[in-house]
Amino acid sequence: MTTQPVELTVHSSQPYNAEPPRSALADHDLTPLDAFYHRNHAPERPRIDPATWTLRVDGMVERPATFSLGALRERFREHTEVVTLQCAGNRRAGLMAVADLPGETPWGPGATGTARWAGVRLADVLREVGVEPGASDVVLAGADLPEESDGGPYEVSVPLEKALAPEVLLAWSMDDAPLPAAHGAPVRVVVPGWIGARSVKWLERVTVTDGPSHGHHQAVAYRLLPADASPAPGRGVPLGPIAVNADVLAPDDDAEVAAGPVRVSGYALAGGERTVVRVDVSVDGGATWRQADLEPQAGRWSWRLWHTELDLPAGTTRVTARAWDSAAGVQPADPAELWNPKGYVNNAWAHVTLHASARDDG
Ligand SMILES: Nc1nc2c(c(=O)[nH]1)N[C@H]1C(S)=C(S)[C@@H](COP(=O)(O)O)O[C@H]1N2
Ligand SMILES: [Mo]
Repeated sequence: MTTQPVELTVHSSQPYNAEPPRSALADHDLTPLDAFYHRNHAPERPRIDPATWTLRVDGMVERPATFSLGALRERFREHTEVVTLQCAGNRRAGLMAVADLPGETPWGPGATGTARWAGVRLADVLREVGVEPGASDVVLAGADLPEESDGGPYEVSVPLEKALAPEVLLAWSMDDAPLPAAHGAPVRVVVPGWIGARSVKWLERVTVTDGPSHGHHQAVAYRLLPADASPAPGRGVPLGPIAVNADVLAPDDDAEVAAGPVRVSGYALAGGERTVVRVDVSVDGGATWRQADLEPQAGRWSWRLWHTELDLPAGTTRVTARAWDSAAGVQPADPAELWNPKGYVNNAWAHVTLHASARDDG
């Protein structure tokens, strides 16, 4: 069997924003590397020499420190987590169908992917430098300079409590190989369960503070606004834990299939500390539902793959899926209820339309 190279849909080349077709994500615990989405804010990726790269750790700490890559490897134990990253803009196209979102990337279903990440725990690094009392947040800054930002590098923050959680990594490895430059080498942050924007690539500075980052991507972007508000610093709520979401990954939307038994598969992702407890599939627009079979998770922080077999009559069928999480959260039916001015968190019911042709028994 030969594997076809994956053709990404390139939404923009500078900054490079690209996603795989849904079929390339289907039925893989770990997303093939060439099918992993790219989400960037700066027109150019920074060029970093790992031999001279350093990480500065400062702010409200007892012993500010600078670590080389070698020092990080020597001083701290390596940990591995299988983690699904998902952009807050994933599935934005579904919100754009409700009302236009000028200037925003029209992501389809592919701004998400799962990898095995290895590196050191951010918590171990923070313990080594000693967090001072009164600290509440950890600011994470990358080396890239996004045009739209307020002058500084790509900078966001996470609450200290999450930064100290054992699953948060400073990762130098992706799928058992050195982290690719495009995904943040030499070291990126991986914040499991939280929107992709907090997983800072090309990390160069970690600053412990007593408040969230004032950077554009924390203070203005990646915040949830009421439908009638416009983005401004501090307005709306910062997005953190991912909202429960799911999608159908195979067959593809608008696929031609043979009538009769058809295997339908996809993923579900709970986000935060929650887990996926159920995935429902409907062929009658949500009037009735059957439960999909859930597959074992590759890791505590990875998506849950699911599948079911539908008996499709000849003609067109719209397949709908929705997931439930361990806090009894469920995906809403209608993207119109979710529409927001930056187009984040479309977790409305997922649909694909399948065209089944009658079996030719001759
Ligand atoms: N330094 C830096 N880190 C970043 C970004 C960026 O533009 N610059 N984009 C963020 C966003 S919005 C997402 S969704 C993920 C995407 O990671 P990937 O390109 O490896 O898929 O990286 C995050 N980390
Ligand atoms: Mo993102």
